[in-house]
Amino acid sequence: MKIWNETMECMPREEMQKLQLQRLKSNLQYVYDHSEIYRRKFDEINFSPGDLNSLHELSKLPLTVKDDFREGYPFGMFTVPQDQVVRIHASSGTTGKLTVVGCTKNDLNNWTELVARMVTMTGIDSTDVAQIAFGYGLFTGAHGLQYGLEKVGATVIPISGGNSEKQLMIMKDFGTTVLVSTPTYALHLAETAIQAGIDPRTDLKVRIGLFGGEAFSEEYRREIEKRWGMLATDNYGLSEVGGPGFAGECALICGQHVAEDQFIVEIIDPETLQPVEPGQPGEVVITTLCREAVPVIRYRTKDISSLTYEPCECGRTTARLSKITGRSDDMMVIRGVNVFPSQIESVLVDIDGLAPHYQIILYKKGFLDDIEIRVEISEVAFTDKYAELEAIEQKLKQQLYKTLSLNPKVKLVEPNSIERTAGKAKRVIDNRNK
Ligand code: DLL
Repeated sequence: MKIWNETMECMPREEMQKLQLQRLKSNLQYVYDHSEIYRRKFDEINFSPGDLNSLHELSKLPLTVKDDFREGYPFGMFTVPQDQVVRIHASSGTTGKLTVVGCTKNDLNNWTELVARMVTMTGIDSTDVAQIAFGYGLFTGAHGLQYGLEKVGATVIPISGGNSEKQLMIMKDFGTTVLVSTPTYALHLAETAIQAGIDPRTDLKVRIGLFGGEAFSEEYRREIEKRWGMLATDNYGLSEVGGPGFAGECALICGQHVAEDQFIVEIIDPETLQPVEPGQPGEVVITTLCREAVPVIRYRTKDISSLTYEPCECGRTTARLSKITGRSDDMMVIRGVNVFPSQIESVLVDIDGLAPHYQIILYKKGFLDDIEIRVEISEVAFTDKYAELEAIEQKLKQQLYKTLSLNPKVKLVEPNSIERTAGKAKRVIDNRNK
């Protein structure tokens, strides 16, 4: 099986650790010199970058969180002037503000290299035709995968998300062999195909799926593989560390190889914030080693996983992350879009006529995740005039779309009809597995 970059992917551990330490030291100095936020964080604990002598000492440094991006919105986390930034991407923040990241030319080259390694791991090469059904836009998924796939010489079809009938037509007519999408969309597409009389296993040529952007279980993977007759691979990343390319599964499907020459990954206990033993579950914390535009030190992803350092039978020696099993905060991922309850709340409180009592219900529509928002009308606005209620509902829908880039179902309910609790309000009701 081909390995894209043997030097980096199969490096003996001690050498890798040496490389990481050297890159970490220069990166710490770099952020200290170029980022007000990090200078402040380091000064607060009297840490000077020259003080670090071993990789273990990294765990003494302060964590970076999504709110650091929010406080510095839009470009506070950037460490280069705008004329060196060649690309901007973004993902949801915890409230109305986006989490903004960017790339220099070197960042784009490194990113492309990482994704080239990742797609090669699954068995993809220049003979493949890859259909990218991630939405193009500020999301890192579509662009990241496109550049890496092109680097290995695959033919890319940048169709973007949605329009399943067209996806299937193109898949059939252009001979697509690789599907790039969220796992839920893959299953939805298989279902649409079957309804249209197309059997994906025999009538289409798709042999590998590159799935990411959201979590999916092993059962879900088997379901996708059964319906498509393909190898369904998982890859994980997040905008704050550059998007996809951080970690991905090889064709042996035994954990996601982390690109350790460019990132240091730690697993910590989300309560005590202390490192856990290899193999134990905890929160993934990532330090970038090569990113120029937006480097991050100890970024708390809030994603839960575990790490093994055993070399893989594929020949790669890089650490492997298990599938992401959940989150340590309340972020929901709906069709690949990150949604925080706080974003929804910030929309509701700004609309006259609505009370700040709401519930978010997650459910399945076929294989796709969907979201319904039930919100109380305020006592003052409560009326039996249909037109007035309709106007409030329309406004709510528009504002939600603007904030979330999703069209949730909206239901206005009577004052006091949503249960009040003495303790923490149960805002999110997840019916997806029912
Ligand atoms: O989802 C980057 C990406 C795109 C990765 C395409 C892989 C493929 P964000 O929009 O910033 O970036 O969302 C990041 O999505 O913290 C996880 O909670 C979740 N997530 C992404 N990939 C996976 C995965 C991209 N394979 C957030 N398994 C992360 C589980 C995932 N969760």
